[in-house]
Amino acid sequence: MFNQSGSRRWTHFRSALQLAVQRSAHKWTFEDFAECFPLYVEEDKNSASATFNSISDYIEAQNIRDLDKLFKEDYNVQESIDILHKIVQDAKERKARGEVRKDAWRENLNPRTSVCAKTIPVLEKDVARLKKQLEEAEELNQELQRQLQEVTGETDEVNQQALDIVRQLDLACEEWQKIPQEEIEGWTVENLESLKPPGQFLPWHRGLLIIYERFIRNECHYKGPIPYWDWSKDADRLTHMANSSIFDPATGFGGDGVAGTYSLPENYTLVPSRVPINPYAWKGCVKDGPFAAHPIVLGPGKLVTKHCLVRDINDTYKEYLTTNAVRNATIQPSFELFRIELEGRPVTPTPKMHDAAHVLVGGDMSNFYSSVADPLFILHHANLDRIWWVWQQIKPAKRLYEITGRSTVAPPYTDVTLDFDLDFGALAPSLKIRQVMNIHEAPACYTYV
Ligand SMILES: [Cu+2]
Repeated sequence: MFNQSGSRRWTHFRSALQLAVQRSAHKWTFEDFAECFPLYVEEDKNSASATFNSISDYIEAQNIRDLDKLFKEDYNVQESIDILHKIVQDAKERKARGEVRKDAWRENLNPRTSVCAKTIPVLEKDVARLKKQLEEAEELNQELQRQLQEVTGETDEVNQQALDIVRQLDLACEEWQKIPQEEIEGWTVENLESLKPPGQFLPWHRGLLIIYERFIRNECHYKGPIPYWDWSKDADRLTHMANSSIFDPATGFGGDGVAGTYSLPENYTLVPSRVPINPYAWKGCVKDGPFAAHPIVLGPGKLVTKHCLVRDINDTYKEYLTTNAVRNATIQPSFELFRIELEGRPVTPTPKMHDAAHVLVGGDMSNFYSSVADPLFILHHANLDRIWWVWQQIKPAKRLYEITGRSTVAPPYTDVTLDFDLDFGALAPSLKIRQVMNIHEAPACYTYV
């Protein structure tokens, strides 16, 4: 039968229920049974009596099971009755003590009033809490809207600045076209022939960037920053580097060379070249983008032959340009190890970042003498310069003025020092290595973002 424990109110309820079950089970009497099965009762009265008792017991047990399920599982009657009992008892006790409250027991208490007295304060408290939450959410919403407007405003501003830079780049390109190519490229040969890669490689190119920036600002009225090409972003995610946005004809620096539009001059093998010319790296002229009509006088090798800007974008050395490759350089503990890891051939037997990007673009960019004629030269060397700066900034106290390396490839050589002169020929007065070590100071005065 039902749970024996519980309140007095529940015990009363359970007793009444038991009685009801018994009554309903025994309402069907033996006489009723005999009326239904007269022959059976007449032939074997004892067995019939036992059968009747079994059926009666079954009906009673089944009723109890059904009620048990109904009260316990469906309505949890015992708990409700026990709670009710407690409430009533509490109220009676309070009344006996003379306490009169809203929910005090009254003989004629209306259940609806009692429930309201209990639940309304709880609900009101909840309403207040939810209202407060709503107010806070509204406040947060307003703050976010304000921030959104601010960010939108900043984005517009940045977009406007980007547009200004693009416009200035266009103007600079126009002016650049006006400078006699012979002047630029003649100077290039003169300087490159005297350039000694070890030791001064990074400082010399930093000096070149400083001079280039000065030129493009003073001569071409360019007001933007010098951009760099972070090729590791492309090398990490692209199967083919030719798909990089830097080669976009509208927003970049023009695409690949078009096969069949350029032929190497017959005598290109006769003139000695500091870096051997790979005939397969001269696919064709760049036919789109801002440099499609960009005439070049130098190259292949140091031959003077007026030709188009030649490229042959390929993925041969892509692996040397990944973030991992950059990390392999920036984790080096000394400038000597760092510069070797960065420069590549002929300092190392395998390509590294420097020569890998030159070879990747191919054509003039892969030609020792005319590589500077491809505008990507500046973006590539600016990126190498940035990586050097990143390495310097890891331990600035030690690395800001750390310089090593021989002054020339072959003897007689000296070790470069901070007082070593970087020679820029007729282009600009020489600079001491010390002057370019800290990009935050004159004459550099720039930073990388
Ligand atoms: Cu280079």
